[in-house]
Amino acid sequence: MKRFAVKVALCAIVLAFFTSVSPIFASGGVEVRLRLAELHPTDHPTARADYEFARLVFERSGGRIQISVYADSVLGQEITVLEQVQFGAIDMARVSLSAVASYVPRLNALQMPYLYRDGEHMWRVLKGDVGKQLLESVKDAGFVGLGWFEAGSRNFYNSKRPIRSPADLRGLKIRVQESSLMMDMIQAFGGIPVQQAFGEVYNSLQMKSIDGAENNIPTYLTSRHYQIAGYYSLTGHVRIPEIIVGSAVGFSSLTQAERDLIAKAAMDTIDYQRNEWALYENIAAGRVAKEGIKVERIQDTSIWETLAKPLYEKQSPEIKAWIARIKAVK
Ligand code: BDP
Repeated sequence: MKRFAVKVALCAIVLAFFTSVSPIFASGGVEVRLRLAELHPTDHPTARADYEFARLVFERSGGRIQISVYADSVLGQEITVLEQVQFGAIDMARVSLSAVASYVPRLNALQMPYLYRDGEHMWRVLKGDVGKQLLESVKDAGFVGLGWFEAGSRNFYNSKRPIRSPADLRGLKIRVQESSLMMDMIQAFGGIPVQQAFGEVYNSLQMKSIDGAENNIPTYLTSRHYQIAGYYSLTGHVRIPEIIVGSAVGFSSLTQAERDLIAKAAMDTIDYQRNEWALYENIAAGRVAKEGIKVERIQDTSIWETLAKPLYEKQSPEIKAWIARIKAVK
């Protein structure tokens, strides 16, 4: 009997918790409920920024618009999530620009290897005219471009050997995002590209159907890929911004004022996310080092840059024109 009473009390506490803090159970003033898909776990800086974005929207709409963040890929992998965003089954997604570029190829201009002089250059591009125009252009594929997030630079990691030069990459099977540009890039560097959804990478590394992958340090840590692929090299071959997109179909039922509020909140979350990112990048580097991962520093990336040059020549005239504008940003 006593045990039963304890169980009842526990259920009451759990119910009280969910009804008080979980957005799904909130009631009253909420008129618009939107779902946002996120690949990363809740403690990743990018996921934390999604929650901040949702908080801003909730607060600024006086509790009328509620965004529920579905972190940790519970709504699916990025390419399938984007398909659902296109037909309105999911309202919003925070994804890698690489995923959206498979629908809007001109976005490839923003993810060319060794394109930006540094992170600040990328942000001047994203916050300037080029970034604004390219963000808006995702409407061609049924998306509403809402904002950009930081994703650092991507580096190679693998389970076989330290990568110091492209010769070390030769013959290694490297997972890439579902992007033809990324396939071409790995080939240009001498590796064997394997396209795969992010969620498959851990198992593939474990089963040895791939030797490695490439990603920023925070994701290398939170995905636990470091547990299997312990050689990490700071090649910094590409900076791929993150993007938040809404569904054009889904957003058509919102008023213009609601759409504006959401878009402004996304833009206003950028600095928060960049700050979280910078803090976490340091924490992640420390944690990875503590786990015994030897991070290779690469002083001179010029051989890598030379190998990437033909990829620029291969681009369409439109993409070449965007690249020229990006490079011209001071
Ligand atoms: C991470 C991005 C995530 C990508 C993932 C990947 O944040 O959106 O899907 O890389 O490599 O850095 O697929």
